Amino acid sequence: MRTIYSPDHARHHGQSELIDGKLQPCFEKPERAFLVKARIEERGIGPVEPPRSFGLEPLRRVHRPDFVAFLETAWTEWTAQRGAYDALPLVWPVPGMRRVLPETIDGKLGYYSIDAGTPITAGTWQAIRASADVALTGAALIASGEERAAFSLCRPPGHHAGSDFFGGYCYFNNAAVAAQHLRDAGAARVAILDVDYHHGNGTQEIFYDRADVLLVNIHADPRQEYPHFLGHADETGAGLGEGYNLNLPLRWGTGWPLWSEALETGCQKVAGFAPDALVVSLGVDTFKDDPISQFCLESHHFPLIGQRIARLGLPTLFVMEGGYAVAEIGVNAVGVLEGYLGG
Ligand code: FKS
Ligand code: ZN
Repeated sequence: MRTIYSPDHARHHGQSELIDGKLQPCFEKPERAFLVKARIEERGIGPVEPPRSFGLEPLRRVHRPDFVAFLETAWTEWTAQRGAYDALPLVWPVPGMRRVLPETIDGKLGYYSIDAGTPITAGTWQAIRASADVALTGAALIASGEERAAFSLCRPPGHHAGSDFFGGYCYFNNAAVAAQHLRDAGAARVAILDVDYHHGNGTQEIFYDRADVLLVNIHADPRQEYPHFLGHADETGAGLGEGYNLNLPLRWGTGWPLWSEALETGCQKVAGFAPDALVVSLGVDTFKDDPISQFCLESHHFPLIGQRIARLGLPTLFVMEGGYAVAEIGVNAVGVLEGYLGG
């Protein structure tokens, strides 16, 4: 299996995120992608190749143009108005307030974001463009039929980013951009299976009223876990999209028995949709030792996830999302790919 990877991800290395009222070192750090790439090479999964450049148009197919433009100039505006340190949002237009776009960068950061854990740094723009190109390059390989499966080693991740908001360490929604690219390249139906520990609220928001992209999410119950305000079981889609969104929230402490049951349910939903291609939002923060998560999967479970996905028999693009137990991130992420490949 080919892996698409860009070293430009390392240009995004935030100093800190706001946790427990304190600025703490970012969990989402360059080492994550370095270690997954190292494991790919160690296990001989296949060639590691750079992305092609797709420009901004494919991003605007799922993100609002003003949001794309905001991300492009945010760092410049921040340094001009504030200083040469990471930008973090701190005030949001919650219900009861008005969404009128502010002029100053502090207001814009809140307008276009959902939390204070997602810094904009000097290299963020270059890194998020590269990350989206990594997803698009993988999608193009599948769309052309050149490859039956591919791994887009994206960083920063994407599934919390919506049509006009960033957050949860995500800026552009790589999986959504890839799914839309598959559609635009001729796939009539695309399914997204999100196995990251956190609910992919951004992906859900983007495709919620559409019947051409099915989204299945297996994640920690939002009553307990980030992103807290989306991901409940009764969110099934809207309008034409009714029935094309399946959320499978699970309680803290969930281990393989219940998690794999949800995977089975999710895979059956995907199979019933009979898509032309599958995008897997691949997070491995379901691992028992993940520092910010509360599920209990063990390393030997990850290949089983890949095996079940392989049984769907679909052209499949794996897109890297979360996973913060850096010592095991390579073993766990590549474990899924090896299971898929029949290892
Ligand atoms: C914990 C605070 C949670 C944000 C967690 C973001 C998780 C990101 C992710 C992604 F795949 F996008 F990377 N802070 N007390 O793992 O879902
Ligand atoms: Zn996650």
